[in-house]
Amino acid sequence: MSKVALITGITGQDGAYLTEYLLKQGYTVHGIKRRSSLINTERIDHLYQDPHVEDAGFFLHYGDMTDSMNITRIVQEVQPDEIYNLAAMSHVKVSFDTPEYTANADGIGTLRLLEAVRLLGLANKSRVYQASTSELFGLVQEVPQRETTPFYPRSPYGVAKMYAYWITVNYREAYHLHASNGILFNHESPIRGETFLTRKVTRALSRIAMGVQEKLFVGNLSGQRDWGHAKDYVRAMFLIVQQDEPSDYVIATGVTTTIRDFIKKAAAEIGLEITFTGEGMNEKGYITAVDEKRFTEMVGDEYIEGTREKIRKKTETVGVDAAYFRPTEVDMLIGDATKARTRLGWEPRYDLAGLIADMMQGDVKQVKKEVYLKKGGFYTPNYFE
Ligand code: NAP
Ligand code: F7E
Repeated sequence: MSKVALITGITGQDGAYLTEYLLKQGYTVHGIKRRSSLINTERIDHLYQDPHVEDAGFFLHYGDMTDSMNITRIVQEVQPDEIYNLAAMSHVKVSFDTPEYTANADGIGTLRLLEAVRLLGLANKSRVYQASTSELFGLVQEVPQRETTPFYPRSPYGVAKMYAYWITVNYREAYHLHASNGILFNHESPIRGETFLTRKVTRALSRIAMGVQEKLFVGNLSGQRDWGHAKDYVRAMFLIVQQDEPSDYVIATGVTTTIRDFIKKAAAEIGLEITFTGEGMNEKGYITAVDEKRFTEMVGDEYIEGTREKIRKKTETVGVDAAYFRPTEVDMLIGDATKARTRLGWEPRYDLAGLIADMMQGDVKQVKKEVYLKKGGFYTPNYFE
């Protein structure tokens, strides 16, 4: 009999990679998806099987973390060996606009799931993984951040996730659930949501290179993040759940980079040099040189002339917009994953350069498709934030 996993947030970045990973390990995977007015399963469609097919190993259930009865019924039906609670309103900036909803889905949603396991008598059967976050460290009290670093969240998202963290610990101690927190630092990929910083940058640079976008607007350029690859991080989730004893683990690369440097590195990946001048709201980024060989290889020679013109005309390519600043910011994150490395044997396989290469390749390909459709006279959405 294969093991059965239940994944909340299966339509998200991590849900998609984890599903792929668990299916490869021979698991039967059940996922909770939300009803939406447009189909929202793009990230997992390649894995989905017709449920009528014999031996289908992947099933989706409609649900929502704000609906206790729904969560309880699904847990009862699925009788999971492992539950990965990845569902969340996960955008830090948006959590300032929707603080109550964020607390409900991200904080109380976790309680609903744990309580379902307890009430259904599954405390000895269903292991629980909680998607905790480096946002718990917020205004950092120690550098680098590790499992023992005190929390100081700086957003409604961080505060909601702090409740989720502690309720997971409490259910572990009170009811002996095998429940663990993965305190994951930022992790990205070609399927990262388009409004998170890294994807916004790799997508915009690809569009700028091919002449379908003029400029990239961002907020705080000086923030620093410890960015890893989501593929490495879902492997850590799995390892955490396989341990004999439940525990909490920091998952991070141990390298931190400013947003400004991330933009420069992503541009360099397609042969563009971006130089920043000015300060604060007046800081601007310009394309100052092009490595034509690299650009041609990565993007195509038909776009070289447009790039030369941007350099000649000193076209502003990156600008700062106050709309992207947060009321309270997390300035610097860098994680110490020694516990995960020693106890789980976990090591990231991607470094920042590998992550950027993967993301730029993905977005250049997407934008080529966009340009092709445009040339064919078809409508293509802009998806501006
Ligand atoms: P994501 O791409 O934003 O995916 C979030 C998932 O949660 C989506 O499937 C979303 O459904 C679902 N969801 C949102 N609200 C829900 C609700 N009320 N009920 C049911 N499902 C709901 O996030 P991610 O990057 O994969 O992250 C996965 C988890 O790890 C999240 O809990 C996030 O907070 C946490 N985390 C992420 C990072 C990171 O850097 N990626 C780091 C630390 C922790 P729709 O597709 O319908 O929107
Ligand atoms: O911002 C700055 C922004 O939105 C990164 C989530 O997965 O990781 C993520 O949260 C940094 C911040 O991620 C823009 O101010 C500048 O300093 O990509 P982000 P996040 O806020 O770190 C944690 C670990 C999670 O748990 C969350 O779920 O970039 N920044 N300009 C910008 N950020 C965005 N989104 N857009 C900008 O234009």
